[in-house]
Amino acid sequence: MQSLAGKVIFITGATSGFGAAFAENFLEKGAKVIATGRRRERLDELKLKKHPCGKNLHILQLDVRDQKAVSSAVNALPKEFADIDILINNAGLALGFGPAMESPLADWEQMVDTNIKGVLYCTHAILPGMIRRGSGHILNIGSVAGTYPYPGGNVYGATKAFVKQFSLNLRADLLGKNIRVTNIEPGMVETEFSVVRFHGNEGKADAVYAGMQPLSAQDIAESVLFCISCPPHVNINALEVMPVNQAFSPFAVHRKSSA
Ligand code: NDP
Ligand code: 8X3
Repeated sequence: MQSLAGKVIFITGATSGFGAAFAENFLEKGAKVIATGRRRERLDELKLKKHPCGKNLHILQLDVRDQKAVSSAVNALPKEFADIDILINNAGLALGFGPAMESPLADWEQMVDTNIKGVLYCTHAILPGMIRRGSGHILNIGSVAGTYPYPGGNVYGATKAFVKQFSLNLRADLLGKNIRVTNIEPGMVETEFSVVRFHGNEGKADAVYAGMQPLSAQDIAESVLFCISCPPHVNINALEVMPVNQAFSPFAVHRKSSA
C-alpha cells in the first residue's frame, strides 16, 4: 500500500460529514490537506483542532457552484499545496424527498449546480496540473442513488448517475496518463445529509436512521483510504458500500382496484 505522507489532497465539502472525516484521517496519515467548504467557521474550527501551526492544512472558503472562484482558488494555492495529488469531489447534497411533481425547481437546480457542475468545475481546474505532472487520483463521491431508483430520489439520484458515468468516462479519456479515477457509492450514512435533505427538520432526519445502524463518515473515510492507498498500478473504478441493514425492494406494481 502507498503512504499518504506528503501527498496533497484537495477535499470539497470538508466542513461536515464525510469531508470532515477525510480531512482528519488524512492529516493523521501525514497528508497535506486543502479543506474547502462554504462555512468559514467550520474550517476555522478544523484548523484550530488539527493544525493551529498551519503546516499541513490549508483552509479555503469555497462554493463549488462558483466556477470563477474555483478556478482562481486553485491557481492561487500556496506553493506547498499547489501540486494536487488527489482531488476528492465530495461536496454535495440532496434536497427534498417528495415526488418529482411536487419538487421545487430551485431544489433541483441547487442539486444540479452542486453535485454536477461543482464536480465539473473542480475537475476542470485541477486535472491539467495532474496531466502536467503525469500522476493523480480523482475520487468522486457518488451514491447508491446513482444506480438504484427509489421514490423521492428523482433529481438527486440523477445527479449521482451523472457522477458515476462521468467517473467511468474520465477513466476512458485518461488511459495512459497515469491518473486514477474512483467513484465511491455509499448507501445510508448518518451525517448532516438528511438534516439538509429535510431543510433542517431534525425529527425527519433522525427518523431515517431510527432502529438501524447506518454507516458512519469514518466508515467511508476508511473506504476512501483503501482506494487512495492501493499500489500505484491499481485503480478501484467503483466502490459500493451499504449498511448491512439496508437492501433492495421488489418492483412496485400499481394494480386496478378489484371493486
Ligand atoms: P453533509 O451534509 O454532512 O456534508 C456535505 C458537505 O458538502 C458539507 O461540507 C457542505 O459544506 C458541502 N457543500 C454543500 N454544498 C456546497 C457548495 N455549494 N459548495 C461547497 N461545499 C458544499 O453530507 P455528507 O457528508 O453525507 O455528504 C457528502 C457527499 O456524500 C455528498 O456528495 C452526498 O451526496 C454524498 N453521499 C452521502 C450519503 C449519506 O447517506 N450521507 C450517501 C451517499 C452519498 P458547506 O455547507 O460548509 O458548504
Ligand atoms: C445518499 C444515500 O440511500 O439516502 O446518497 O440515497 S441514499
